[in-house]
Amino acid sequence: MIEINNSQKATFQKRKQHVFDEHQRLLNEPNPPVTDFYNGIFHRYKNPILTPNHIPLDWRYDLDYKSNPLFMERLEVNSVFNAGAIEWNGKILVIPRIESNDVKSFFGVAESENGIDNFKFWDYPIVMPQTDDPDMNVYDIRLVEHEDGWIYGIFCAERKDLNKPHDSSAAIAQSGLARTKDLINWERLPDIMSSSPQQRNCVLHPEFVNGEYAFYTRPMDGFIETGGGGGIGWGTCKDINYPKLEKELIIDPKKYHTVKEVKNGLGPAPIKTDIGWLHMAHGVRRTAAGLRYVLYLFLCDLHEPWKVIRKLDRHFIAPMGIERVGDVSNVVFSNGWVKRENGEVLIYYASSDTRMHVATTTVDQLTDYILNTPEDAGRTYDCVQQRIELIKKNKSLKKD
Ligand code: M1P
Repeated sequence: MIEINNSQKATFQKRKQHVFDEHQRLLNEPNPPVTDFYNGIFHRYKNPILTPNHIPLDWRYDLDYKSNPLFMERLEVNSVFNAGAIEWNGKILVIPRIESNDVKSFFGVAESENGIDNFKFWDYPIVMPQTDDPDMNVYDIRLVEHEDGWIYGIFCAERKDLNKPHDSSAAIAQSGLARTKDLINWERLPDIMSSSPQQRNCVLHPEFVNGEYAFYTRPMDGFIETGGGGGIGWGTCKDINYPKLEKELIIDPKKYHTVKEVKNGLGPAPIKTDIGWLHMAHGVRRTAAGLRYVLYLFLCDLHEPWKVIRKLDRHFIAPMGIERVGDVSNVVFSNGWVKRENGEVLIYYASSDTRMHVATTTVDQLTDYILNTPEDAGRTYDCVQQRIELIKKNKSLKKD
């Protein structure tokens, strides 16, 4: 323990007060919609809903002046992103990936009355139990209220690839599975088993399908590269305590010269609407500046949810302004959205693997968007024809 005098103690108190005041100010800050963006499809908001600065101070600072006389942040947080989301007892809860400066990620629950601002974390981070093969890292949780009565968390569980002992960055991603009734106490189930060497972005379908649990998957050969795999898949299992997917059917393949030409992956669990199961996914394209991640929507059949009945193959949300910049720039990623009783939809998306945002829309807007927005025409020539048709229609309207 370090000996400190009264003047040092006063300095400690002053610094601590300043940090606490700033933190309180941030947590209470309102988050109005922006006025310089309009597309009729969704609203964007001025501030990120979560950043490292939102993390509770007692998760980061040693508040004891005897052991931390200079009031240093001891366990810093680097980024807060890729949050699962759920409406819970009338409040909106998000569970982001909280990445520490030591690059280990963990989960914590943040709660807001309106889902747009004033998110505050619960007292402690989530303690996610381990399987017999402990994870090195966990991230990107999807929260699914299944009709069996449990809330499931499906997340990436990453471990060292022991078959490549000389490559210190070689990793294997599999999908971890856990369930809870209160979002505090989690029961870990075995990881999802499939024939794919790598499995990230798995999502549980919220209803039984022909009496079985159904998962959306994303098989890949490599940790980053899809290899011969890729696409959003579908597989089922009878017993959630032994989640082995015998078959994987690719329902939304990656495709040349689209927003998902390199890879794609499902976002949150789909929203049930009158016209089908509405999905949000991320699509990845290679550019000279690296990979670009955008979000897109597609629709699946209500009764046969593995059948895609409408897809646009165009981006729905792409990074804008400051969202373009971060630890992994030019990325938007979403694994959480909430449909409220009144038809409002809160979309939680992260920008550039750094911070969390919200966008708001309604089921009616999303339904109109998915049904009436033209599909990608396929080739540049046909896309121009598509646009000319729209222009001609609009010019004829002007004559009326
Ligand atoms: O860095 C962008 C994203 O990369 C991964 O997603 P995917 O498996 O689809 O490539 C994940 O690590 C994700 O967390 C990250 O946001």
